[in-house]
Amino acid sequence: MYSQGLIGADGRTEETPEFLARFQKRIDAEEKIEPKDEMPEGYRRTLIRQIGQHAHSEIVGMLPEGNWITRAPSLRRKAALLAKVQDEGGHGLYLYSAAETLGVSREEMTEELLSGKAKYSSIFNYPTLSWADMGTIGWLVDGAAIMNQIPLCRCSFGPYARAMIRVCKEESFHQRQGYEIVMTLAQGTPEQKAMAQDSLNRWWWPSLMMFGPHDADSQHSDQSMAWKIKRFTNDELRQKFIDATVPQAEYLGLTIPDPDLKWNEDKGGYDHGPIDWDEFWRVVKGHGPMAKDRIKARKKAWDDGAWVREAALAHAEKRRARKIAAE
Ligand code: FAQ
Repeated sequence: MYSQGLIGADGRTEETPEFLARFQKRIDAEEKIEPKDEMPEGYRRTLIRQIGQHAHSEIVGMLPEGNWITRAPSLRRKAALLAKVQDEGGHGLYLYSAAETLGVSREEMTEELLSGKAKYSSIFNYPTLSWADMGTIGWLVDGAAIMNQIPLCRCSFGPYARAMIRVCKEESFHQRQGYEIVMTLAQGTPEQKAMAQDSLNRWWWPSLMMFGPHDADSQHSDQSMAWKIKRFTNDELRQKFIDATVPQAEYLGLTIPDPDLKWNEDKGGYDHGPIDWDEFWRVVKGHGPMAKDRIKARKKAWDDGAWVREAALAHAEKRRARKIAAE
């Protein structure tokens, strides 16, 4: 559905039908749109919303795993987890930079996150209760992130598409390190296997929810698909993820907590049981189990970092003044 309300909302761009058709022609020809190109205001705003929320997800996503760095069971596990969490910080920074090319500042995006206006992925509102959760997050959460992000490497907006290439390579390492943790536990003592199963039980459904609402309730999908920001719908990606993940669980000897899960020969994919959409919307609207803690942690980091931003600005100002004096 075309969201006419968004188009030309700033009054800066002349969004005549000819302009919109010209833009759509570039999209249909698979041309990349670059920051200084003319673009409909709705396109710019959709990207700021999605890239900004994606960046917030990466940064907030550091918290559930950061919780376990000091308790990793060996030096090797600690080094890998530390590197993974640092990668997530890096992903957030590329993404904030990609969004900034569209004319929004990092401060504005952060204020929107802290005020609750901008969302971050629902998955990061769940607690990490055991070491097995470090494995399950890598396996399922990074696995779902890759499924969603590989198509974003072909997103029509150049800076977002290019950022996604490196991000996906790193997510692939994350997914493998997670799967290897779960495999070690699944092949370990009965208690370790039970820990892995308990973790899968808690993370399976929230991982499916990461792909967003059912297509019928996805307000942005149609327009984002037309603009080739999204290449697949939420349900299509969710289905691909289920089909890829069920054999991995079978290999581990773990049970996916869905009694209705069964192979459907006709569609060539798995049928699954109902997703608890009430839970999804509760979490998306800020009532997830860890929501308050996550925002509190981000607010503290932002406030504690104020002096660094001020010092960097003061330094830049001094350099500018010295340069002017020397001219
Ligand atoms: N959580 O119309 P749609 C990661 C919102 S990165 C919260 O379908 P759209 C790496 C949506 O924003 C994970 N909110 O929206 C990692 C919209 O609200 P709005 C993040 C959600 O944009 C791994 C409303 O519902 N990945 O995991 C969610 O077309 C491990 C209606 O929905 C990305 O951000 C949700 N799950 O499709 C890090 C990928 N789903 O904005 C650390 C890029 C929907 O109007 C550890 N984003 N909403 O207020 C996307 O592909 C899309 O934005 C979707 C949603 C697919 C998430």
